[in-house]
Amino acid sequence: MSNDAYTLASEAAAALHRASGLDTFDVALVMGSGWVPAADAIGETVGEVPFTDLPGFRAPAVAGHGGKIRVLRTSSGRHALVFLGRTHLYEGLGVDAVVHGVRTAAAAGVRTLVLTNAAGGLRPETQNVGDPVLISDHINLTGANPITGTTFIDLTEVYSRRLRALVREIDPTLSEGVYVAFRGPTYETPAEIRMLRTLGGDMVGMSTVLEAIAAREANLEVLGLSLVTNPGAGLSGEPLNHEEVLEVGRATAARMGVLLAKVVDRL
Ligand code: 8IG
Repeated sequence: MSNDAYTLASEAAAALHRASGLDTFDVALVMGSGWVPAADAIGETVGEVPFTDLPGFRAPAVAGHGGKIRVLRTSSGRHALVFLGRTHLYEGLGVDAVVHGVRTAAAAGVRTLVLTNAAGGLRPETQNVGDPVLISDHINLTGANPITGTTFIDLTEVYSRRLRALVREIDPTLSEGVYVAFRGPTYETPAEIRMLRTLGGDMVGMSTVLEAIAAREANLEVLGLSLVTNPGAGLSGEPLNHEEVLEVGRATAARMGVLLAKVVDRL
């Protein structure tokens, strides 16, 4: 999937058009772990396509990461592609696999992309577990990049200022933060968490940044939302585990669903 990654995405987009009977879609949302239960609130399901039915997609490796694309119709009549699950760099399938959903959404006609994730919080002084945070910017420490060659993409405003302002109109209590991504799959050491705080990070996770870069290459307008599900390693005295991520997601699904539904209807 290297030179032909964009062709493969076009083929997946064509398959989505055939499966849904729709010519285009208004928005795509990638539901990270913790966000999948919120998908139901966004609109009425008009179709579902398992990843395994589409060229270039793999079934996700992680519990709670779903494994299909749902086509939704919102109350205002917009059509959304909802990715229930994503491929992560730590799965070892390569960077093209990680951004295949974003390239497919772009090829399918989407102009706006909502990237959600669950993340560790680097600012427990001001963040609560279960809070969504608007991603204002990112620091890519994955060592990877989805773009190869002399395509020098401007990343001055990866996460749209306009969309962030729109979300803050809907929920003025939301704060903004810088999302740092590592490859994973290990969580950080306490020393790495101290480093990330010094570097200016506010959340840490293992996703989103490569997808956001691929989206900017395709000229999509990007909104990023992190659900803080744990304080970073060493900040709370507790070890980290994936089950607490899913638990926080279940507990906050209603709030996240209402927020996303309002956002999608106002894009
Ligand atoms: I949820 O503390 C979740 N994902 N790297 N660190 C990293 N990823 C995460 C974390 C975390 N919490």
